[in-house]
This record gives sequence, C-alpha cells and structure tokens, in this order.
Amino acid sequence: MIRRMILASSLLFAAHAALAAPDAVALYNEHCAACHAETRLGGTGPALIPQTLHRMYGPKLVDVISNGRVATQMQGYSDVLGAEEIAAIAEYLKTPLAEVPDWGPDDITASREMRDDYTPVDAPQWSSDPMNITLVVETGDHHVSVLDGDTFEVLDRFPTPFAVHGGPKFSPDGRYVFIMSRDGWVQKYDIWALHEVGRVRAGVNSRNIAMSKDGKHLAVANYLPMTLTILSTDNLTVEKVMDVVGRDGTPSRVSAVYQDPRHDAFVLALKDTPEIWQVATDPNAAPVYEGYVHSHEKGMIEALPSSKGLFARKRIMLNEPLDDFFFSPDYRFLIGAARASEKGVVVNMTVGREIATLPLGGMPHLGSGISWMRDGRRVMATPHLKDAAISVIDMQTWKLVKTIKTDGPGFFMRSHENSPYVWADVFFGPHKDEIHVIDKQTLEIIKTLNPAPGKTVAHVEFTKDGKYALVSIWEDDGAVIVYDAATLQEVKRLPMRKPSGKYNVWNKISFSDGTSH
Ligand code: DHE
Repeated sequence: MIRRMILASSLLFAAHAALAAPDAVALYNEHCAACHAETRLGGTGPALIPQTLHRMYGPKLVDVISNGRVATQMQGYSDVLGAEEIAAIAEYLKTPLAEVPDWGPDDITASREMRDDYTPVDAPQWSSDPMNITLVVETGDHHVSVLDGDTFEVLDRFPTPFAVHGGPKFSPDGRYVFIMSRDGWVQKYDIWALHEVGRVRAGVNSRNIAMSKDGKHLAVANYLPMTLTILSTDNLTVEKVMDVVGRDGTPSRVSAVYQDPRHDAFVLALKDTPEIWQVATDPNAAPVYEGYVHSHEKGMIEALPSSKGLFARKRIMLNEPLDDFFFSPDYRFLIGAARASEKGVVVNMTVGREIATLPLGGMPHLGSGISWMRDGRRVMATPHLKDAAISVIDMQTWKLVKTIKTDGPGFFMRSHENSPYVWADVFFGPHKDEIHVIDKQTLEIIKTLNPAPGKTVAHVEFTKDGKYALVSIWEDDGAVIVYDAATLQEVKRLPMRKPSGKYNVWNKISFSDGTSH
C-alpha cells in the first residue's frame, strides 16, 4: 500500500515537473551568463535587457537564441534547449531589471585605477623602431603582445580587461595605446615603458573608442548607458558624459565612434535614431545652431546656438539609422550601411547630407573596408558578412566596379600603400581556413593561402614598410604567421592564444590607406 502511494506521488511529481514552466533564471545562468553576465549587463556579449533589446522583441529574440547570430560569437541553442526553455529565456530577457546603473561621471571616476608602480620614462626602454611596433590582441587569455616589427621578437605581453573589441587607439606620437573591452573598461598602456598606466570603466557595455586629432581626448561609444563618455587621455579622468538622444527625443545606443581629422571631430554612429553626430574636438569650433526662436526684442526669428567650442554637437539627419561606417581617405565622405538594409549611403560630411546610395546587399562590413588607387581612380572595397563576395566601388561615381566572388563571407580586408595586393579572409563557412590575395589592379584572386587547414584564419596587418603581412590563426592554440608580402611565402610562425586584431603603430598614426583607423 505504502509502495503504491509512493509510486503514485512520484508519478504525480513527475507529471507536475513536466508541466511546470522552465526556470528561466536558472537556464539563463547556466547557458547565457558566461558571456552576458549574471546581471544581464553584458560581458563579452551585449547587455540583455529591454533597453538594448527592444528592436528584437517577438519571434526574432527566440530565433537568435535558437539559431545564433551571424557575424557574432552568439551560437544557436536549439540543439541544447527545448522550444519552451528558449521561449522562457526570451521572456526573461524582456523583464526590466530592478535597477539599471546610470554609470555617470561619479561611477566612472570611482572605478578609475591608476598604477602606483608606473613611472614615466623619457625614451623607449628598448632598441626597436618605435614606429614599427605591432600590437597583437590575444583574446584567448585576454592579453596583448607587443611585437618588434623588424625582428618579430615579443617585447612584452600584458593582461588586458576582459573581451577587448575594436582597434586599440594610439596617441598621435605612437607612445601610448588605449584599449577597450566590451564591458566598458579602458586601459592606458605606455609602449615606451612597457607598462600599464591605469584603467577606468567608462561604460557598462561599450563598443569602441576613438582618439581626438590632438590626442587629448578619448571617446568611448556605449550601448549601456546610452551615452558617449569622453576621457582625458592624460589621466583617464572624465571630461564629459553626453546623453545620446535623437532630435525627436529617442534615446540611442552608440554603435561606434570614429576620429574625423578633416573636421576635427568625433563622428558617432547611432543605432536607434536616424542621425550621425559630429562632436567637435577643436576648442574653437564654430557655434552649432539647432533651433530658432522668435526674438521679441529684435522682432525677428533668431537662430539659437545650442553649443560651440570643444565637444559642440552637430546632428546630421538621415533617412534611416546607419550603424557601420567607412570614410574616404580625405574624410569628405562617409559611406554607411544599416545591418538589415540592402543598400549603402554616401554622406557628404562637410555639408552634412546624404548624396548617393550604393547597391550593397548581403550585409556589407564597411568597418573593414579599404581603398586604393586603380587606373588613376580611387576605389573602395568591402567584404560582406552574409555573401561570399567582395564589392569594389568607384569612389567618384559611387558605382559598383566589380563583385569579386570568394570562397565564403569574410570579416576583414587589408592592404598597404607599398603592396600590390589586398588580403581578404574567409571568416565564415567551410573555407574559414583560407585567405585570398587579390591583385589591386586586375581585381582577380591571384592566390589563396591555407596555412592551418581546418582552423579559422583571419585579420591581416602589415609592417610599417608593407614588406610583411601578419595573419592570425584565430584559435586558442593559434599563432601569428608572418608572410613575405611580395613572395607570399611564410617567414615565421609565432605561437599566440587566439590572436584577433593586429595593429601597427605607423600604419595607424599615419592613417595608412590599407588599414582601419
Ligand atoms: Fe567587431 C572592429 C562592430 C563582431 C572583432 N567591430 C569593429 C568596429 C566596429 C565593430 C564598429 C570598428 C571600431 C574600431 O575598431 O574602433 N563587431 C562589430 C559588430 O557590430 C559585430 C558584427 C557584432 C558585435 O557583437 O559587436 C562585431 N568583431 C565582432 C566579432 O565577433 C569579432 C570577430 C570578435 C570579437 O572580438 O568580438 C570582432 N571588430 C573585431 C576586431 C576589430 C573590430 C578585431 C578591429 C579591426 C581592425 O583591424 O581595426
């Protein structure tokens, strides 16, 4: 009798358990928290809270959890979790947090940690060419290696904050470098002294950083909070935190911030509102007029200057938000695209208006675009994150010159003024172990390298003179391969922990044509 009762009650419990709703919080903590943090405020992955997810409500959120997200580290969970469990997590992500940190100037200031074991030096403490230093970001164990660009000797290897993303930014003299991680930490490192100077948390969930033309200010683009943080490069103190709100009152995440040396400004890509912002880095910037008032005194309509001087903000109004940018080398034009759109847009940055559209489907990755001279005309090229193709565009007519078919969608492209070739990785798909080498004049693939079969091979950076090309084997037990950029022969292989981006001091501070800035 007792056995029968136990059996009945355990059957009842099992039936109840089967009917009970999945425990979303437990599932989240088990499967999502490692990247997005238990607080849901973001780590290697973005923050997962209503403020940052509102565009994904509905089936899309379930779709991303089930199938992953192209061009990101987000994998699909449909083979690990059931439909109900995925739906429960999606529902949980829509729940507002009890409290979202403001992360204003006081929080940023409180997070600032300057190293008391750092002593400034008068000159490099090593004998390599300071202009030919190349940094390698090793995401496998969150370090940066400092390479001598002539001998490829590792001069230092220092720990970085968690999940560095985007290019580190050098001071104009190449002496300091600033490195940002997705969880908002910004680190300052002295290359001459081979020593960290300090770090500060500029945002909760951040995208990238940009250096001002004069090297005095560092802007940090934030998703959370929806702000731009501007730091003093000298001591990492807060100079300004700008709330990012569109003209119509819509708060917006900042997808990215860039330096625009022509107009002496930071340029902001806004994710949620159809505007681009120019934020002056020139202390004498002219007043920006953003509205008009009726002056009773003067009996006329008077323009209302909203800001002037350092950090004056100018809005460039668009037809739709653009979140991925490429700039012409003279910074007269910005070429932008929205992730979901089938076209690119050309914006004249001096007059502040859209002037042309480009046929660019397949999710172009304009951030990796490069430009060069071909038959006396400047062309630009961009890979596509969804198509096995590279688009080459004439920058005078804004017409497509050629679609180069590749072995799979790529992420990064690189060249150098002294190289006749463009290097383009095949980041996604079965050919992720390939790098195409393309002739800049014929636009033909002249060679496909496959240095580590089966492993992801990606991102190229040249040495200062363009003689060598450095390629990452993007694996935990990976390497940086040094190629002779003319003969395309391997010269050296340096073991590294999941090396991602590589950044040559000279190529960056001289705004080399073939690289990102
Ligand atoms: Fe990046 C640069 C945006 C996913 C590695 N990435 C950039 C820049 C932007 C950007 C706007 C240029 C800013 C700069 O360097 O100052 N990246 C995005 C995305 O929107 C996207 C697609 C989705 C996301 O979650 O952010 C994305 N990026 C990735 C990755 O998954 C990569 C491969 C691995 C990682 O570290 O997250 C990645 N992104 C990089 C790297 C650069 C970069 C290595 C710098 C390239 C350079 O040479 O300058």
